[in-house]
Amino acid sequence: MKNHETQNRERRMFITGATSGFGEAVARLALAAGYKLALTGRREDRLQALQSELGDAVRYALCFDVRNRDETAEAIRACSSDFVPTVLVNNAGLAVGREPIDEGVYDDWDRMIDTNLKGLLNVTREWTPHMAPGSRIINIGSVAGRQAYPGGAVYNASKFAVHGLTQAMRMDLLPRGIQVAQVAPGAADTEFSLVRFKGDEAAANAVYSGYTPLSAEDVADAVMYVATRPEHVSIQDVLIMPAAQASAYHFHKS
Ligand code: NDP
Ligand code: 8X3
Repeated sequence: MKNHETQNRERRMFITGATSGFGEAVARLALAAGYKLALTGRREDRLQALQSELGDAVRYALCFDVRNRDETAEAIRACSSDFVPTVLVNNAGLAVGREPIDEGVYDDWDRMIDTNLKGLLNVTREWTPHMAPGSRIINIGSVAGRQAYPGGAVYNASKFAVHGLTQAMRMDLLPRGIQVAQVAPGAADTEFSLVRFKGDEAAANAVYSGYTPLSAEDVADAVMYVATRPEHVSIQDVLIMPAAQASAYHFHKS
């Protein structure tokens, strides 16, 4: 079978936002699957703890903010001479606030657009010139990039942008033999809502009450499925939802 897993190429995964949630769960599953890892995030203590726990397979633990182009370029330059990923997981992202558009907070808007859209672009622009045929890029989108909902406008816009970008990236990188996929989850119990509600634990917990949300591991499992297909198979798009969620705003809660 012709497969990038069988080409005697070391399997290397570069994961943005590995300090919690999906990114951390993907790191653990990828390690178990034999990948060497480069993990990133802004919280250095978390990165170091993860590196100590996961051991030598973590080749790089890179503390930088994907919004900062210079930091991003410098971090990727630091490892590109001996660690070019076979799988790039563009996961770092966040939602901030639930205000309606006429009460929106500019700083929240900037954080979402600069991280979810421009940060993903920054990392992609720095890595793609180095990546080899048979490599994959997996962008973490969201059901919020398929359906808008009240109080979600700018987060929705940023994830609709990821949806569009994923398609255009796939076309641009087709001649280079680099596959581009999107994994778009529904509600998953990570630190996502704590960040969105700015540390309000009661508000964050309420998002996941009355039904069973996705876990970070459920989403990581989907990412690993996409990552490990034979080279001639391209999973372009995965929408993964809790059984109790039918759309961005339809939940069956007890
Ligand atoms: P978490 O808050 O648990 O994880 C977010 C990760 O992104 C953290 O590791 C954080 O690291 C990193 N991150 C955030 N901002 C930056 C930045 N500026 N530079 C570098 N890293 C950054 O949430 P999730 O795991 O749930 O979220 C991961 C992705 O999944 C996001 O793109 C989110 O939009 C998306 N998503 C989440 C869903 C959910 O319901 N949980 C559903 C659908 C999509 P650090 O703070 O250390 O920088
Ligand atoms: C996160 C899922 O529904 O909170 O992307 O927007 S949702």
